[in-house]
Amino acid sequence: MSIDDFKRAAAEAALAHVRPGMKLGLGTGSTAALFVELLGEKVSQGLDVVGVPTSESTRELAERYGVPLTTLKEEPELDLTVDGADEIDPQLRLIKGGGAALLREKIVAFASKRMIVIADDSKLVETLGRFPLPIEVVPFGKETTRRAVERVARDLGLSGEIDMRRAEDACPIVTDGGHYIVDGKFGRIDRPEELAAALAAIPGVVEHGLFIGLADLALVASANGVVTIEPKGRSIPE
Ligand code: ABF
Repeated sequence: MSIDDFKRAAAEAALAHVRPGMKLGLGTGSTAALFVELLGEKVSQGLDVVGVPTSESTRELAERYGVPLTTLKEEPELDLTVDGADEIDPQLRLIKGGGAALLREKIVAFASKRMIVIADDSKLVETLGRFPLPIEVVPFGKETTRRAVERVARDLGLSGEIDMRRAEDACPIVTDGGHYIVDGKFGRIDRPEELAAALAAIPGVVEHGLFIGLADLALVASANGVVTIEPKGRSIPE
């Protein structure tokens, strides 16, 4: 079995948590895309749900697969968000934003009663930080903001490069919200709550990719099947 098979298995397991009439947050990334595809099949068989996409790419996918869409303006509160992650620790603290959609992903997850993370087991870590932490910044004063990120990280004992994320043409990549992304290559983040609070206090930081206290469970697939992980690290075979 390949990683893609694991992603599909996790996405399939998430479908079991979807009930008729639900208002869903639709995540971004390759694993979330498989969930949208599978959800589209269920919709074509009569499942009545509506989704809020967390990115323009997910909006396009949902339209392609026939998943009815709405907006947070129409539906400010959602029942369930299903999304991927770049890293998942045993307390279900996450790093997200590798796909540059972290701002809408966090807004949608926060608007949802529940959030389920779907992933293959390569995303599980004991301590967050192997994956560079994406931080969304406004273009105005971007270098000042990048330096401020460096300073607050250093104050917390974190070092490592903080780089502007660039496209192949060397221009900064631009998010759906019109912002830039800097990636903090901090290595081990022992106190993610403190880093999250310090980053949130920097003017110019729109949002960061630490998702803390948002995920209710993770469905993690490997060659051994899909395991449900709840925040305290308790694992239950599906
Ligand atoms: C999104 O997609 C992100 O927040 C995360 O960066 C990424 C995970 O992608 P994939 O499922 O392709 O590994 O959920």
